[in-house]
Amino acid sequence: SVTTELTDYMGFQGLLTDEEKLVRETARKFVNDEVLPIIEEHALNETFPSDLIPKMGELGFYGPNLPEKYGCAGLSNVAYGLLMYELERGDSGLRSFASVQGSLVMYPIYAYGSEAQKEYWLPKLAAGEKIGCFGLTEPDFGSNPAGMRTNAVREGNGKWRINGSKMWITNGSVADVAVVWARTDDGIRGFLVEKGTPGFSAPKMHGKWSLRASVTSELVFEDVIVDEEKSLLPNVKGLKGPLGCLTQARYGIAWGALGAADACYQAALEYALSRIQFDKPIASYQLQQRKLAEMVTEITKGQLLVMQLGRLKDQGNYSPAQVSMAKMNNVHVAINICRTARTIMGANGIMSEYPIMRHANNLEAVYTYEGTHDMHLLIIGEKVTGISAFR
Ligand code: TGC
Ligand code: FAD
Repeated sequence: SVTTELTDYMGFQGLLTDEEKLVRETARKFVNDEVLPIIEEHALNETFPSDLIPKMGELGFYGPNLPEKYGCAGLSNVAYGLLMYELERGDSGLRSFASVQGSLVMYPIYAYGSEAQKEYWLPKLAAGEKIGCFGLTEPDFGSNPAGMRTNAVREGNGKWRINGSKMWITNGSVADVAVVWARTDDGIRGFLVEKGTPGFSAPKMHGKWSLRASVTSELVFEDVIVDEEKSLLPNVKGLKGPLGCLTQARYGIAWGALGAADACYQAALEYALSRIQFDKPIASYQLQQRKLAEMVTEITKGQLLVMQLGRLKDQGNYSPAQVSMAKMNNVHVAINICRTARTIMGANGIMSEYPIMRHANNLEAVYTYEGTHDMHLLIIGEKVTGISAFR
């Protein structure tokens, strides 16, 4: 049934270590017990289930692939991926929360921060005591972050002044700290800006038909003064800073999207076996079997793709363009699987009793954020031809 086991047609779980299996089972139980009973209501009401934030921290769901030294779990990248799969089987909003916290906030602090910044922030973020967000996109610069206008100017006395605005920022208005990317005389730099800093506000955006159980906000900076030692991430300059974080998050999304697809596939399979039309279950008709066969095939191919990518990542032997292929492919197949599941379930497929429309709508945002499908095609195109077609 939908909640007992994940789809595993090709036995990919035979490739997992015992620790990875345990992580997945823990996450699956958490989603079954704590997420599935409440998530539809949150999506309908456009609220995030904030009670789950500390629980996910206790379970080690934030930045699990970062070292134990900073309060993280020190797990493999495959374990991290499996966690994202199970969380997104619950809801893409929940996976987004964990992606942002782990890959877009903890990772840059870990990879680019000072030792003091790491020691201060990472254990609190890992425990879910503090929440973070990641501000790269601006109203006029989405796919092309290199054009950003948000700027930071060095003042005297070890201070910086930040001006500008960010848009579409997950967790923005609930975050205790924002990782903000700004143009400086020295190229693009990253800053940690704490909630409550004068001149910094984070108004919530309303009216989404996608990722309704996830907070999305603007970030506004009006002469925000920050302290260099506490705020500036000292160890990276240039666009490779934020893009390096995106590689981490895109990797998790490639796994996560399959979780949403799996939930819809299993719901459609169950439905097809029990729904009788013309005196027989609709699963007995070839047209519906073709849909189910294609769905399970795409899930299986996607699993094998991320499994190989995860092992390469664990060996430190992978490229951003490989991550692009996995993100692009798996989100694309997931959105198609959710839409096909909807057709199998007829009118019931549009109702909130079933997770189908919630997942399908969520995946519209997932298809666009962290690099649109088109951007990933162009990244792969550049990789194979050696010619950049972005500009
Ligand atoms: P380009 O000249 O190609 O690169 C600039 C520098 O960055 C390096 N680099 C990367 N490094 C690490 N990881 C990657 N994925 C990297 N891609 C490029 C590159 O080697 C270079 O380094 P260096 O040392 O030579 O300076 O830059 P470009 O301006 O041509 O842009 C390339 C392009 C279009 C691929 C990039 O801008 C892009 O990926 N655009 C898409 C933007 C995007 O994905 N935004 C996502 C915002 S965050 C978000 O959506 C969060 S959703 C959260 C949730 O709720 O889950
Ligand atoms: P645009 O860049 O304007 O693209 C519009 C269309 O043009 C797309 O189809 C695109 O593929 C196409 N296009 C653009 N350039 C080219 C080209 N060169 N060649 C061919 N086609 C092209 N950002 C953050 O920084 N932090 C977050 O936490 C965050 N969370 C988000 C949460 C949600 C719910 C959403 C929807 C977005 C979030 N984003 C976040 C922003 C997201 O990363 C951007 O929406 C995304 O990068 C695309 O930018 P855009 O929407 O401005 O589209």
